[in-house]
Amino acid sequence: MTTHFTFKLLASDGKARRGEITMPRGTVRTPAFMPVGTAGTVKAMYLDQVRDLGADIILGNVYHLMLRPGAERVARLGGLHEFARWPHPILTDSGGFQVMSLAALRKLDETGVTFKSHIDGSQHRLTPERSIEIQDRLDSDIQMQLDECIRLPAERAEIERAMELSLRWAERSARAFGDQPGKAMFGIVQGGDVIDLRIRSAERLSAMDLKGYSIGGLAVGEPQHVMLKTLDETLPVMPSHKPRYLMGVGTPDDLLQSVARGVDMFDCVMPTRAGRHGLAYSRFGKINLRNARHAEDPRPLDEASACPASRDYSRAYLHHLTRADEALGGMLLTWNNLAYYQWLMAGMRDAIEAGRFADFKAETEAGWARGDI
Ligand code: PRF
Repeated sequence: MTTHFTFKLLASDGKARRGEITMPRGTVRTPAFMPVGTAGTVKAMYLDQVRDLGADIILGNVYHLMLRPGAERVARLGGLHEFARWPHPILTDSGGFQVMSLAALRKLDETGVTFKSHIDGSQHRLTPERSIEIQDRLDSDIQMQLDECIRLPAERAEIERAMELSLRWAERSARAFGDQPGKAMFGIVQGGDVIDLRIRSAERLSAMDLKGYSIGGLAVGEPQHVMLKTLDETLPVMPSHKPRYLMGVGTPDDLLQSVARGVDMFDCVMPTRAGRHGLAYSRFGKINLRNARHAEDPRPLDEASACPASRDYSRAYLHHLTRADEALGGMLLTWNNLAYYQWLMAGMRDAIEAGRFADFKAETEAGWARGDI
């Protein structure tokens, strides 16, 4: 049983990396997709199912859990792993991004951010120190610094202000986190779509010698080619011997393109949220089960899949459940989507090890292009 947080690069193929993050609660095989468990639950899934699909780590949110049921309550109940019955690693996001996207009435200053809960309007405050304290109470294995994320498009001056503030908050977060050998606190590179700001952010964070680095502030309104160009320019400035986590990304294509550029970790609500809205991701691309053309289609989503949701239920039945707004529809499609995402990640990991990532990427893209016949 290891006592330290470590990252090992096992193989690389072009810029794509295959690695392993080891910590006391388990090992995360990278490139990794982390299902989003916002409020201590991966929506519409049993965590046993999530585990069986091959997820090594899930994500939790400071913002949601501090509002309900409260970090101190979770701590009294033994921490988030015990509370949710997920004994494996958990990564938590620091709250800043969710405050910006969900809370009403936000007021940000040098020390932190004050906001009103989207649940009951009550007032709360997050500072870099309080965010780390909450992540400690939750007993999170990989914690995030508090940062400020700017939606794109935006003015350079605004992007620069938020990036510089995020750097100062990284210092404070690191100090608050202290020395916890079995855990990690990641810094978050900001800087929008402005390359010199991205480089400054990455260089200054690298100098802090943190255990891992996230890339925030992307997939926030810019086209995919802008995100990919930003990754092209930013990743080479980030330490190669530390894990690199692209926050809140993305579609299966985003994952493929980003792994090709050297990203190791991802999280996104896309597979879970899309599932609850009647959308299935598959080897044949995206399938909208609400569409009438599925009404009498006896075929499963993917007969070759190992996931029962993908293999054993007809598209006609999934169409019916979705149209009738039945809970099982969202459950089956979420299951299918997370199965597909984990299958894609496993495929990328195997391909990198075998030195055939470019072939795997081309085959996967060809499958999406061929479509669902
Ligand atoms: N910062 C944090 N969490 C995030 C983001 C960010 O910029 C994003 C942006 N894609 C998603 N989640 N802390």
